[in-house]
Order: sequence, then structure tokens, then C-alpha cells
Amino acid sequence: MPAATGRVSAATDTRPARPAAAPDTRGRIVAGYLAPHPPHLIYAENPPQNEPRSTGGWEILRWAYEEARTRLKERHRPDVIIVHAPHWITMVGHHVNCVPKPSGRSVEPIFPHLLRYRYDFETDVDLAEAIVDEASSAGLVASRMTDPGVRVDYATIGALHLLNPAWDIPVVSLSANNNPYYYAEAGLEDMELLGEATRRAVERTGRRAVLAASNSLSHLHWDTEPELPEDMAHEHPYNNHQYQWDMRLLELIRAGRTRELRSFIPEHIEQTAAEIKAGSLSWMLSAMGWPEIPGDVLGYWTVIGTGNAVVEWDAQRHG
Ligand code: 2X7
Ligand code: FE2
Repeated sequence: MPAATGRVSAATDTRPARPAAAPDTRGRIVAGYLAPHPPHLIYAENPPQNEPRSTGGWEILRWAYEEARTRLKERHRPDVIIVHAPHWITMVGHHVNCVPKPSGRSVEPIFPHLLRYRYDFETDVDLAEAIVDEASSAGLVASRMTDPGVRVDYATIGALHLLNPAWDIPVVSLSANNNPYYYAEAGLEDMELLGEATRRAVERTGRRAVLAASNSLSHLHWDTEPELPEDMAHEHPYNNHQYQWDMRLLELIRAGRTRELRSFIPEHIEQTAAEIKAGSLSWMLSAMGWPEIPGDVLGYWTVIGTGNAVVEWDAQRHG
């Protein structure tokens, strides 16, 4: 019988078995991904869960995600994927989805013709609750979201589908508190505290975790679409300034200059209206201890003018 927390017991678990994790990685964050969520990427892939149909597009980013999927399954083999997403906006504090089996339809409000996606996944409720407890102990306002009727936002669904379209790994989903949008320079510190709380919860529950920061980079985009949304003849950076600042950020990432990256992030946000302002990237790198290891940029390209990179930080490979 399933446990009251919603986790599936071994006796009733019909999901395909995943190879057992190495014992020394229990209670560890084994990898982190910058995992952007533009609805165009799911639309272009034509998965059965999404209603609209396309003729493809944005292959460079989708191939990057294909590589991330392979690494996730073959190398990282996590117990759980923890995602922080900017379109689940909470005005008061940080919320954690504690619904055991969220299901429903996620619709992108600006691009509903691209994303109307049926989801049905499993939450790691024990870990979700542990994150709320650790965040509260750190002095953050944090709460459990327990309403099964709440519709899961498309940035959570986007990153999770693109990393793991089979949805056979339990999930914890965190909201983005909106305070960075109210204060010029404050805000990201809270996301860092949330990251540290996430790491302590992972350690306490013994999970082997992969983190996903569901953020685009430079974030100015066109206000009109081509007649065929996936007409790639129209896809290019919004302007060279946006592109150059994204490249500066990615160069720091590729070089593993993470301490510099930490102070560069607010500047990048200022210059490019970057979506990392919502804090997902700062949350993730803080949870990983701002590791001075190279991030592997699996792909970069624009989506309706915005900059998007799929990046992996492999904590195990780099010790
Ligand atoms: O949410 C998004 C985004 N971050 C980037 C591009 C286009 C649409 O939606
Ligand atoms: Fe977004």
C-alpha cells in the first residue's frame, strides 16, 4: 500500500527499475542543470502530452537536452529532480509543492497555441517537506503547497519534461518568490539561503539529487511571431548587446570561475533583463556550494529572441 506521504512502496512500484545509486552519493547533489523552459521547445518536439503540433525547430537546444537526458539516465541516476521555476510566482515566501501526485493540464498563458500539456507525476513529499522545514529554520518564510487542484506552471513542466520526458523520476518543485522584482539589488541572497536549505534537506533525507534551474538568460523578446512559429529564418538574438552579455556569462561558466560568476549575475541581469533574476540559477549554484568547476554548455540558442543555454555542472565528475 502506498505510504501516506505519497511515495510509492517497493511492493507496488510498477515503474521500470533504475540502476541502484552508488552508496557514497546518498544525501548528495550529484549534478545541476540550467534547464530553460520556453514552451517552443516542447512544441517543437511533438510529445504525446502536448496538444499543439509542429514541424520542429530549435534543434540546437533540443539536441542539447537530448544529451542532458542521456547523462541524467546513464551517469547521474538521481532519486529525485528538484526544480526551481520562475513562473510559479509567490508573493509571500517560498512555496514547495507537497502534493503527492500532481496531475492536470499546464497552459502557457502568452503562447497557449504552443503549450497545452497534460502532466501526471510523483512528488518526493518527504524531501519537499524537509526543504520547507530547513528553509523555515534558516529564517525564510516557507510553506507547503498541499492543494491538489493547483495547476502546475509551464516553467516547472517545461524543464522537467525536457530533462526527463518519461517522468519516471520523482520531483520536488519550488516556487520563485517575487522579491527580486521589488528590490534593485536585494533578493538573490534569499535564493542562496533557499539553496543552502535545499542542500541540507537532501543530506538529511539521504537522496541522490539532481537540481534544475528553469531559467532563460537574456530575456527581451519579439512581441510578434512569424506565421509559422517554428520558422527558423526568423530566429536570432534580440540584439548583439544581449548576445554578448550571454556569452560573457557562459565564458565564466565554462571556465569554472564560479565565484566571479556570483558577482557577475546581478550585472548580467541589469544588462539583459535576464530571467535568472527570478533566482533559479543562484538557488542551484548556492545549493551546490558555488563550485569552482566548469559548467558544460551543451547548447545555446535563442527562442523568440531570448537567450537560452542548457548547461550541466557535474559535481561527481569534478569531485
Ligand atoms: O517563459 C518563456 C521564456 N522564458 C522565454 C521565451 C519565450 C517564452 O516563454
Ligand atoms: Fe520564462
